[in-house]
Amino acid sequence: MKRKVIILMFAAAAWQSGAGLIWYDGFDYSPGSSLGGQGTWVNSNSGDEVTVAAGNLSVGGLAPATGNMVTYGGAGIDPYVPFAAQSAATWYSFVLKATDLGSLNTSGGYFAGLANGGSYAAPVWLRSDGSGGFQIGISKRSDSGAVWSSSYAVNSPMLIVGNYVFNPNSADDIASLWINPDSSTFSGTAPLPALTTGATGTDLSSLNRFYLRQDSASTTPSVLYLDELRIGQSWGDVTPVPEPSTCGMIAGVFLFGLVALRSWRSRRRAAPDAI
Ligand SMILES: [Ca+2]
Ligand SMILES: [Ca+2]
Ligand SMILES: [Ca+2]
Repeated sequence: MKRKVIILMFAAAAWQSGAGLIWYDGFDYSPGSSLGGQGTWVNSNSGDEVTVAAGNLSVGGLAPATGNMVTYGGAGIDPYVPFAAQSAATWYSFVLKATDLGSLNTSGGYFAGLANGGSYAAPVWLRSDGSGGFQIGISKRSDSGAVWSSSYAVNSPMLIVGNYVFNPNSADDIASLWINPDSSTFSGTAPLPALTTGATGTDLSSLNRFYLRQDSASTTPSVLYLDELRIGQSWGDVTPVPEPSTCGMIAGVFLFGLVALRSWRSRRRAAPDAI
């Protein structure tokens, strides 16, 4: 019986950890410090740093945020985090809050995305809608035309989920984006994406980086906050739900033990005494 309880507890732990999660960063670094050089983050290009800001960006229904967050905008350094090369569908999610668009134009630019080396895949775009709000876009590659969402207002945290799907022929890979997906789908099955594109751009053979990108004052908002970055192999990996509370788990294990004990006692009472 003891062995069964231990196996059940290990199974629960494996399920909670998200078997295909490649990378999680809650940005648990000192506020005010540069992201480049923290953990495995590497800086590329030049200019000002992406910096750590105090506090978190949270989304209802998603696993609780941890650590701090990062802030960046305009021109500057593009830090990336490397990961083991993936040649199957690769997913990412993060929480985004744009607080100041600055002189962002209506063409915009991409501010985050997967990559193979320095070659972007499924980059996320942001452009001014010309009326004080902004639109989010996605393209297959950085030189592919982006497809765009409707307008959003500044100062609202939004959950962004994206993926890059490899297909067997040339020019058939696809990038998709979800914006504020329904929390009832978290850890489950992906709903239909808000945006999908695969029309143009050369396919890649694998992916091994995720970038945060600061392009220029006219193509990147002047103040973005980004938090709770996840890279994984499925929708469920990048949309985890809160784990059961420690109290709940202890209560569950205690109840399971109590039932097992009662069942063992009743079996013992029913069995004839050995002579
Ligand atoms: Ca965080
Ligand atoms: Ca900057
Ligand atoms: Ca392909």
